[in-house]
Amino acid sequence: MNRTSENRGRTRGRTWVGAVLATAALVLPTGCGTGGPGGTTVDGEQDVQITIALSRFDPDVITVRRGTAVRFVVTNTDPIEHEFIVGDDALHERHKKGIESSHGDRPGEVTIPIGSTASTRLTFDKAGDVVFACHLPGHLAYGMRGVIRVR
Ligand SMILES: [Cu+2]
Repeated sequence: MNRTSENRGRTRGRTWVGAVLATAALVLPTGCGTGGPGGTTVDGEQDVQITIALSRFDPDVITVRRGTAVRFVVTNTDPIEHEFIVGDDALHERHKKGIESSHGDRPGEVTIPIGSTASTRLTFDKAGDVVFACHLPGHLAYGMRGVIRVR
């Protein structure tokens, strides 16, 4: 994966993480992603809009054709910061350690500040499933993940 990466604005909101996760847990006591299998299908070069609300990605299942250049445009409607990290298992393992406070320089790794939109462009050259997730403390465990099905 390669291409360009964009990220607008960088702020911190980690003190709100617990509060919003607690609120979200009350509103959404069980997993109920709205994407569902094959929620969004992409064919050709285009944007994919993803909304983050209550610490969930919507859609959380996105199907793309192999070789398609995709620009993910991620809007964070929460009062806390989130991340959109796309990649293989090794990349996710690295991010679980939380060694970086914000992202934006590498494709597929962006921080989305409170109430803002950030984008990142990727081309998927191999068929298979690619996971995306937010690795801020507690977010992945809460269910803040999704999958890109490359066909
Ligand atoms: Cu998050």
